[in-house]
Amino acid sequence: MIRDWKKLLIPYEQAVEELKVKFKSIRSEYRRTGQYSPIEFVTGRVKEISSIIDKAKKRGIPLEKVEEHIEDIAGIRIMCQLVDDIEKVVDIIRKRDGKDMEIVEERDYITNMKESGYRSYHIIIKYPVHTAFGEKEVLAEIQIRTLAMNFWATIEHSLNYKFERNIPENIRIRLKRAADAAFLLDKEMSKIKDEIMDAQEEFRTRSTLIEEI
Ligand code: 0O2
Repeated sequence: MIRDWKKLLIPYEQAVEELKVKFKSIRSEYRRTGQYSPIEFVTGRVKEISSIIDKAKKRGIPLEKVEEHIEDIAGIRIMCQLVDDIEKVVDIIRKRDGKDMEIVEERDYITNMKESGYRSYHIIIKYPVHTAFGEKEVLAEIQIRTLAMNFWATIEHSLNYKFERNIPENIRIRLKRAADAAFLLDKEMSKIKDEIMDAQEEFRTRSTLIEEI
């Protein structure tokens, strides 16, 4: 059984690797042309077999149907400095709809923050991979968020893991306060965004000049 799961994950591993390269290339292109990049950094992972099984059990999904119903077996995370950058990244992805990927669904947890305090923009895509055994279309979830949203989500995720999804009330309240603080931080950074963008472009131009000398 373990071996079958490993085989099932091969195209997902390939999808994650390819998508990471594609989004990282966009970031480098912006930087190499001296422009501010809406993408700060990109990560990706394939969901652990045990997490896939847990999620399937929790939702009553038969194990032979996980590929159809679990959309985040392949997961890509794109971190942005500013909230406005998220829309720019979403537009970049929308422009590729019907080209190298197909958008299945968008979930805006930024306008509609989750009760936990979670904020992020999710896009579910269908992505074709060409493996040694032929072409296969897999589902992947792209999460787009600011550095502050990511900081909060990472901490909350590890606390959920620690408390097996039953975070004590007092910690939950503090997490909610931390989510409000992260929201304020994003808001303040957005207010000085022109200065941030100018400073970073100037810094990169200077670094390039120094490299050329
Ligand atoms: P992991 O370990 O990150 O893979 P749901 O049932 O609400 O959790 P659903 O319907 O599968 O989620 O889709 P959704 O809402 O797009 O959420 C999928 C992923 O978003 C989650 O995957 C998390 O990565 C992230 N996420 C959603 N809600 C929260 C939250 O409240 N806190 C944090 N930290 N992350 C969240 P998994 O499978 O839950 O976990």
